[in-house]
Amino acid sequence: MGLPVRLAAAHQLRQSRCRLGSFFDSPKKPEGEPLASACRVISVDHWCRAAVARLIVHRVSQGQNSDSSKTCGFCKARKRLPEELFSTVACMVEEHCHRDDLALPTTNNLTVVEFATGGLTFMACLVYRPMGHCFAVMALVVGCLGMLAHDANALPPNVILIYTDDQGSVDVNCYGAKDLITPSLDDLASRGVRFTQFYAAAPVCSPSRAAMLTGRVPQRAGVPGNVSSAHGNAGMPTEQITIAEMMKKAGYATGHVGKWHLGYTPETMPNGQGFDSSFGHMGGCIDNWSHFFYWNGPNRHDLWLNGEHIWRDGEFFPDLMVQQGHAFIEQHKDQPFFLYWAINLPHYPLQGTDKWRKKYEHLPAPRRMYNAFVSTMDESIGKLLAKLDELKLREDTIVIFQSDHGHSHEDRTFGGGGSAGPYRGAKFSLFEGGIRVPAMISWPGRLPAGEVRDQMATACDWMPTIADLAKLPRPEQKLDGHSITSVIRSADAVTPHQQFHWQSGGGNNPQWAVRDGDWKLIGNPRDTSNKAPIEKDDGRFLVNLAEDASEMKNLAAGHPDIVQKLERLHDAWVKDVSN
Ligand SMILES: [Ca+2]
Repeated sequence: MGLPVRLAAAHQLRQSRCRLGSFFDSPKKPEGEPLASACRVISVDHWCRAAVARLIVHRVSQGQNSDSSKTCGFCKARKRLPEELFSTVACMVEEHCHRDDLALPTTNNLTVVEFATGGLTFMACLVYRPMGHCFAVMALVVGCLGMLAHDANALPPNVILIYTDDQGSVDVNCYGAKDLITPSLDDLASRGVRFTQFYAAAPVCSPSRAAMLTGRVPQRAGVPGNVSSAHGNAGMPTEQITIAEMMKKAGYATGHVGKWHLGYTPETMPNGQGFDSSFGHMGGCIDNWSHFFYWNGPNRHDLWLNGEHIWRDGEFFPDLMVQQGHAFIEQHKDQPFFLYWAINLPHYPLQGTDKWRKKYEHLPAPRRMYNAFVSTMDESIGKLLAKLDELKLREDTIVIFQSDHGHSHEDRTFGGGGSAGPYRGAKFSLFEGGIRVPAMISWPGRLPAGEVRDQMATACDWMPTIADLAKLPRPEQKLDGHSITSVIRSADAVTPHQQFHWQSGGGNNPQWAVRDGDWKLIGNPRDTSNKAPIEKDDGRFLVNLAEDASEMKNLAAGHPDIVQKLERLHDAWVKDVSN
């Protein structure tokens, strides 16, 4: 029975069983037992379940005491309930069972009561069964308190969003990489859904991140290209509403760990964009041991804790991120939390640990350096997620994983190392290899496990999808993403995206792309993977992805009508995002 039905049943029961209500209104205190100072059946018909859940989270967490509390038998470690509450409920039920004038319901019934005890108020969900055995009923009652929070999907889930950096389209074992060891990501895929046509909204860092965090294409999010990595320069405009701001408004604890690259002023750093806490680097990349900016410099040390410049010389940044992530989860384990882990791997510099360098030493360069860093990243992800299992939070936590765009061919990454598999293009390119990325979502017990989806989806979809799954109000700003919950749940669902648009960089001749169904047109394409030269007639590059996902053959000359249609779509979109 779903929670709304159960709450409605509770309300009905309250209405029809006045004597029961009056019993709860004036409980008798058995000798020598603690009892609530006040206890009453409350009206729940106007309560939304998120409010009920938040109340429980808030009050139970406020009232818990780890020394004198015990774990709910049904929901395990999620909420520790004070001993006194168990005793109180037990006494009430025992009293109830011994009163002949109160007829027990003949079928399962339920009511919701509010307890005030020890200066705190609790809510409990009580089920009555015609067992006539006090202890059996007690167990059921105590369990139901947990069930309200757990089984009925009432507790807003935690969300951990892992955003990897420059990870190639197929650079996960379960995406087809044969020479790469990624047990943590493969385990995540086995516990969730992974996508084969998932798109970053941009082929470079800042716009990709802005789009994911706002649910809007980069142009609408105010970040059409990479923002400055220099201290003192603003990034994403503060009027943009981020997932963190959406979650914070709904009562979530919000944390950022890792890379930011969306602004380097107090207002545009993470604490200014909805994150209660932030640990990491503000620019595009750092040396993972010294934490100095890795692009240029010199003398640009980039490590920050809640807006304060800090030093952790010689400490490996992936380890620091795991420590911070663990601390955040521990601190907020009893309330809904949102953790944005923008892990800066496998972005250059490729600093895999010695263990993984040895593992791949037989491979050619630069693949071996890249693989070592990917497996170092995967190991870190495994360590972070192990905390969820340790705290038994896995089934209460949605874990999302995505790479920010395709792999790099820049000098700083030894000219390559990553792989887009069958796809053409890489970072900076709007061919598939620049924007089609590995992506997964996992919520054990709630979403399918070990399944694959081929429908088109995008990074802009995470915000509305999270809002949908956690039952949170969406922000009041135009979104380009759509909830993909139906796609996550079913391989037969239709993608909410008939079309999607990209544009990278500014100037008079920016690279752009539009996908309409299986057709895709790229304007002014770049192939950073150098799989084939861009010919002089390739200024409009048309492909049908269902027939040729490799994008090696330009169909534009043979389909001028489709080229025209997609150009019109692009022009209309440019006009739309310019307003
Ligand atoms: Ca990146």
